[in-house]
Amino acid sequence: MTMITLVRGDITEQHVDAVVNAANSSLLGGGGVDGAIHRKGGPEILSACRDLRASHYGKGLPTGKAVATTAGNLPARWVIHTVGPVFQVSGGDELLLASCYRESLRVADELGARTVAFPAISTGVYRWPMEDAARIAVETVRGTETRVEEVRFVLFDERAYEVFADQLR
Ligand code: AR6
Repeated sequence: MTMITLVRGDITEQHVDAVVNAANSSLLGGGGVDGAIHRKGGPEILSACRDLRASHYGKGLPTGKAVATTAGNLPARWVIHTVGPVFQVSGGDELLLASCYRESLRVADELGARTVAFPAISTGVYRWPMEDAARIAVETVRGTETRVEEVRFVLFDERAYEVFADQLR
C-alpha cells in the first residue's frame, strides 16, 4: 500500500529517496521546479543530464517519460526528471500527464526508492489547470502498482495545497 501525503513547501528541501523534477525535454534546466532543483542540487545534476543526453536522449526526453540522475547536494538520493505536457500543445491529453507519474514511479521502483516527492507537474509554465492536474496526479498514483511506500505531493502555495487536499478527501 502506498501512502499519499501532502506538504506545502519547497520540493528541494524534502528528505526523501527521490525528488521528481518537472523538467523539459532538453534536460538542461529551466525555471520553476527545474531551476530550483539545479540551483540547490549543484552542477553534478546538470553534468549527469548532459551525459544522459549524449548517451540516450540526443533528441530530447519525450513527454511523459522519466529518467533518473544523482540528486547532487539535495537531501535526496536521486532526482527523477520527467517531462510534463504543455496544456495547450497537448490539447489537455491527460494520458500524457498520467504517464509522467506512472513512469516516475516505475523509475523509482527500478532505483529501489521508497519515498518519492512530486511537484504538481505541468501546472506552472506548462499551464495545466490545477484542479484537473491534481485529479490526474492522485488518480494515477492510486492506480499504479509500485513498491514506493510514500508518495509526497509537495505544493508550493496554499491554493495548490488546498486543491490537492480536496482531491484526497
Ligand atoms: N517546490 C515545489 N513546487 C514548486 C517549486 C518548488 N521549489 N517551484 C515551483 N513550484 P513548473 P511545469 C510549483 O513551472 O509547469 C521549467 O522551466 C509551481 O507553482 O516548475 O511542468 C522547465 O524547465 C507549479 O505549481 O513546471 C520546463 O520548461 C508547479 O510547481 C517547464 O518549466 C510546476 O511548475 C515545466 O513546466
